[in-house]
Parts: sequence; C-alpha cells; structure tokens
Amino acid sequence: MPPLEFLSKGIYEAGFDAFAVMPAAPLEYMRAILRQAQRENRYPDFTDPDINKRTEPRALLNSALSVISLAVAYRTVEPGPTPPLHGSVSRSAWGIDYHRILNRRLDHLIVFLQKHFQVTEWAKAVDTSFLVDRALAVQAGLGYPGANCAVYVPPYGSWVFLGALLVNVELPRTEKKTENNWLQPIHCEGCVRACPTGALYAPGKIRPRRCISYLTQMSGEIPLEFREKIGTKLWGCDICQEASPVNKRAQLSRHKEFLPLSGTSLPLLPLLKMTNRQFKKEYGLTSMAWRGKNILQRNACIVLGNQGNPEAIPALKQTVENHPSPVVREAAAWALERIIL
Ligand code: B12
Repeated sequence: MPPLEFLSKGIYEAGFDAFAVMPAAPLEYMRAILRQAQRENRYPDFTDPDINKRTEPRALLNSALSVISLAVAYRTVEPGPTPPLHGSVSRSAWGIDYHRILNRRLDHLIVFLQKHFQVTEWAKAVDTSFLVDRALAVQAGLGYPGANCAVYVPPYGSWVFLGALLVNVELPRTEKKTENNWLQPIHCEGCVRACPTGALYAPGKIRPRRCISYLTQMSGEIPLEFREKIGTKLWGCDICQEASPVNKRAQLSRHKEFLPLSGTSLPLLPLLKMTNRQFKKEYGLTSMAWRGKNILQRNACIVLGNQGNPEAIPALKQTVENHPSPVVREAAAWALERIIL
C-alpha cells in the first residue's frame, strides 16, 4: 500500500474523519489576522498573547518536521425547541468532552506512527495548546475559513472539532484541492445578521468578548447589556453555525460519544439546587464542566430571568438568600426582578 494510503488508514482507524499533512512551517497568514485583532482590541481571552509563538508549530515541538491537522465530526441529532424552565446547550458540549476523546485518539495514532513511520518525538494540540487550531487546519488544506470564523471541513460543515499532531519525521503530504484554502472562504453573511450581540460584525471578523459562547464561559458577572440577548442559552452558542446553509447539509457524525448525554437543553431548577458532587456526577463528563458549577448556575439564573416564568420564583429567591457565590446571587436577583416587575 502506498505510504499516504497507509497513513490515511491508520488515521481513520484511530477515529478521525479527515486530515491533512503539511510541513511544520510558520502560519504566516494567521499572523496578520491575529495582529489586526490585537490592534483592534478583539484578541480572544483564554489565549496566549504571543502571536509569533501561537503561529510557530516548532515553538510547541522544536524537532517538528510535519503537522497532521485532524478533524472529528460532531453533528449527531437536531436540537428540538427549548422547553420552559430549560436552557439550551451548544452541540459541542452535548456529549463526552471532546478534549478527552480527541486526546485519546491521538494517543492511538501516536502508537501507529511510532510503529510504522519511525516517529520518536511528538506533541499534541487540541484546543488548549497555544497554537491556533483553525489556522493549522486552513494552512494544511483540511478546511476553509467561514464568515462565522469557523473552519469548514467537507462534508461535515463546521461541525468539527480540530486537533493536530506534530511529529519529528517527514510524513507523506496530502494533496490540496485548492492551492490556498485561505483564499477560498465560505462566504455568506447570514451568520453576521443572525448574531444577537453583534459579536460577528463582518465576514471572518469577531469581537470575542461579545460572543454568547464567551459570555456563558467567562467568570464574574455577565455585563448587563448582553443578558437579554443571551436568551435561553445556558452554555455555548451555535447561532452563527446554525445560520449557515452549508451546515444544514452537513454529513452526520459516526461518533456516538457526541450524542447528548443529558439532552440538548437542561432543566434549570434542579441545576440551581445542585451540590458540587451532584454537578460532577451529572455533567462532569462534558466540556461544560471545566468552568465549574457556579458558572452554570449563574447562567441558569440569566435564562430564567429571560424566560419570565413565575414558577422559577421560589428557587430564585432561595438562591438570592442562600447561595455562597455573590455572582450567582446577583444573577438570581436580576432574574427575580425581571420576572416580578
Ligand atoms: C479562544 C477561543 C474561543 C473564543 C474566541 C473565538 C474566536 N473566534 O476567536 C470563544 C470563547 C468566543 C470561542 C467560541 C467558540 N468556539 Co472556540 N476556541 C478558542 C481557541 C482556544 C482560540 C481561538 C483563536 O485563537 N482565535 C483567533 C481568531 C483571530 O481566530 P478566528 O477569528 O476564529 O479566525 C478565523 C477568521 O479570522 C477567518 N477569516 C479570516 N479572514 C477571513 C476572510 C473572510 C472573507 C472570511 C469569510 C473568513 C476569514 O479565518 C480564521 C480561521 O477560520 C480555539 C482553540 C485553539 N487553540 O485554537 C477554540 C476553537 C476555535 N473553538 C471552537 C469551537 C467549537 C467554538 C464554538 C463553536 C463553541 C460553541 N458552540 O459555543 C464557538 C464559536 C464562536 C466563533 N464563531 O468563533 C473550535 C472550532 C472548530 C471549527 N470547526 O472551527 C476550536 C478550534 C477548538 C477545537 N480544537 O476544536 N472560542
């Protein structure tokens, strides 16, 4: 079997749906995008401010010669409407935490590469490394940048998690369908029009601190100006991805791990009463859990305030009186005021 075909077989067997291989060269194109974001005060939190480092694969693995950019599809079922006293969860957090799944699959792939491609040094990148996962994917030819900023990987749309493996050998390169994927953006402004907070304000341009996904993950009090716009979103936001016609035709995922563990929306009143232990038991396997229980309880109060359902009043009153976190108490008081007044 030719080496690229053999590599491809190993990658699919490890549980990935698509991949592209490129030399471990700097991500020049992304540098300009990140510099502009920094100049315009739109550089995302949760990331390293050193742009040269973020776009230099060898900063993660000095001996890197090749980068395999990888995608795992996660569109499983369609979410129904959000019932009263429930909050919706973005598709990326429905199932088992993707960090865990992708990292485990990368471990299998590493064993394969050690055995068959003489790899002796490697580094994994799944979301939490300083490298820009989307830039690796576009640069390698795995996917195309979208107006909603997401990377689209045919035929799965943008419903893909991204990961990368850096290795110290020259692997067979994949053929690129287009010369430069940066120059083939998925163009459609439906996502820009659909974004409730104006976080997406032009194709490929985002102000991350206005993004509902960010607002539901940030610590502290959610700024007042955005609370109503959060609507019924308990965790994450898919509005800009759902607005995309390409995504409506996207192929479904084969991975059962990403089926909803507890529904596509969650009941808010039980969530408000949960102890840390109950929270861990109920939601500990999902990627929602990384920020802890209080953040989800704060968000639950905001959603309840937006829904205006009087059935939430007793639980919210109890939260105002007894919750140990001032941030959660403040959100509950805000919600009560909206329901009662
Ligand atoms: C910080 C972060 C966030 C922040 C900031 C998001 C952002 N857009 O920067 C917040 C908390 C808001 C966030 C939200 C989400 N995130 Co996030 N996040 C990250 C993280 C850690 C870094 C992102 C980063 O560096 N951004 C830098 C900026 C400048 O990049 P960007 O603007 O997105 O770049 C694109 C545009 O500039 C576009 N572009 C540039 N020029 C042009 C020109 C034209 C004409 C067009 C059309 C486009 C275009 O191309 C770039 C690549 O697509 C990465 C993991 C990682 N280590 O890379 C995950 C990551 C980007 N997140 C991911 C996911 C799944 C999400 C959410 C969908 C989760 C959810 N459902 O709530 C949302 C999507 C929000 C959105 N529309 O971007 C995935 C994305 C997978 C994919 N298919 O693209 C990643 C890659 C994690 C992973 N490994 O799978 N995230």
